[in-house]
Amino acid sequence: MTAQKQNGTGARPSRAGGALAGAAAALAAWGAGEAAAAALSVSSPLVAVGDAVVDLSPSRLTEAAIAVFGLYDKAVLLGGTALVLVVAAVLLGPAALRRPAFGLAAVGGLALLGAAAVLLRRGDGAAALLPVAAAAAAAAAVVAVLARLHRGARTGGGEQPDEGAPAGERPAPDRRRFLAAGAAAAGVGALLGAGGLASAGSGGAARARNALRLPAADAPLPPLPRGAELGVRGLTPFTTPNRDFYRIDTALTVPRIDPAEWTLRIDGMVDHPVELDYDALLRLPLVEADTTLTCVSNQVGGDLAGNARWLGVRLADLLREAGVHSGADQVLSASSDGWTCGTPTELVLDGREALLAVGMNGEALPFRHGFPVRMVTPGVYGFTGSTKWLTRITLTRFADRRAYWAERGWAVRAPVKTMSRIDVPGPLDRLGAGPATVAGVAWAQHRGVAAVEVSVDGGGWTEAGLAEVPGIDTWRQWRAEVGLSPGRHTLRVRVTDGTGAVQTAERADPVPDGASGRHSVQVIAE
Ligand SMILES: Nc1nc2c(c(=O)[nH]1)N[C@H]1C(S)=C(S)[C@@H](COP(=O)(O)O)O[C@H]1N2
Ligand SMILES: [Mo]
Repeated sequence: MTAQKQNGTGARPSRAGGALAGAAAALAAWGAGEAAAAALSVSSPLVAVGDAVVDLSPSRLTEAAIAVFGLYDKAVLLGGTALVLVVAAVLLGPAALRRPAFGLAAVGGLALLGAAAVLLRRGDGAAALLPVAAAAAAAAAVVAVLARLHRGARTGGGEQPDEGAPAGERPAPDRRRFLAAGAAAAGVGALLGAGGLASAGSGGAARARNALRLPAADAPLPPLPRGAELGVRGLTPFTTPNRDFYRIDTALTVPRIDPAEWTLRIDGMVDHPVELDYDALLRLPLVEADTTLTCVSNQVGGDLAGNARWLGVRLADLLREAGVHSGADQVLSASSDGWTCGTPTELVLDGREALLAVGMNGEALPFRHGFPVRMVTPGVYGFTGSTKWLTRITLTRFADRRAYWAERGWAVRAPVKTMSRIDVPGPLDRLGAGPATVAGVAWAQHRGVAAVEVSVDGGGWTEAGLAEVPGIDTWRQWRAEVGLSPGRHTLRVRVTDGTGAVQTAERADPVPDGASGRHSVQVIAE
């Protein structure tokens, strides 16, 4: 209060003006950063900072965030990062208006943080520093201009101090210019940012993907057996449509790689390093494979699994061409954004259809699922065999290099655990007492599903009927008929895999190598 009285120009208007200046500078910086990032096809400073937050967070925290926010964790993180930036700018604004040097120093400090985040991220190289520079330049210009106009507004108007002007009186011309300039900076920033986001989404990679016609497989599979679908309402379809396929990755924004710019390098413990581009890859023999992918984070009864017919090149063919040294027990694959994955070499070479996939269910891979090229390795959880946006494969030893999740406490070797799930009926469904259909899917990739059984209230096991499957690498639909007396019942399922091993009842959490236990569903018969 005393401060306001002493200073005729008033702390209050200065604070409001400062907040405006801060917000305008933040918007201008965001817009310039997004626009520059879109023009250079690199990630924006905001995304780089969000990525750095993920990378630097303890993995327990990121896992908790994924558990709480589910698939929206990326939106939450980017929104949160933007919010922190705006709040910081609004709080710093008043001081920046009073002392422009302080404002410029604050912009410089934030720019350094942004640059550090970009460098930490590795993915796009030094070009991603340019959007940070553009953002900083925009913010600095806005701060400098607004500080100048603000001083003019306070002193230039002379006889008319900001505070105490009678209501309805027109603001001094300099004050109006200050407001107009602030609004203009914010508006231009918003437009640039929106334009940048939109054009990043519709750039060359999207056009290239739309124009792409994948060749047919040299060794096409027969159509799926008719009996793959049991036709039970509510049962998970055998083939997961691409738009419904679960998505799990650490990428804050989906990489959009133009296939014309894609290359794959195979190096490390090999006789001849291999480098090939997309056209060269498509000229190699193409095969199809029906493979069910499962995420290690899937809970018992969870839905982080999906099945597709993949089109691609056998990784084993390429490894043989490269000549793998004995002792190279790990195929360490990396994505364009620096994520890594370690797959046992012996699994890739043991005859299973470990693919460098380019197609998924009859179309080019969707961007979200790894366009233009991803790995698909049957029998292991995704984090140890299905690198999306694949750009590099290094033959190495497990003893020498650790992949992304192995470094964070997850298993190094992670075969998919034998698992079954009840889809029908749903939890707490009310059914008519009497005969009831129970149905679901079961999987034991690369061992196959041999039998599924259902029990009611811990009684004896009833054998389920099994759908047909094209091979041992997919899940399998099953269906059983049970009798239910009136009342509440617990339905439980277990599967026997192709080696004769029965799914364990022992419960385990997803960390470190996948959940186990038997899925059960409670229903009410009446
Ligand atoms: N580049 C990259 N590839 C990745 C991941 C990732 O974080 N980055 N996650 C893996 C994990 S944990 C799983 S389960 C599968 C999921 O593949 P999908 O999103 O196509 O279902 O992708 C794998 N490939
Ligand atoms: Mo996963």
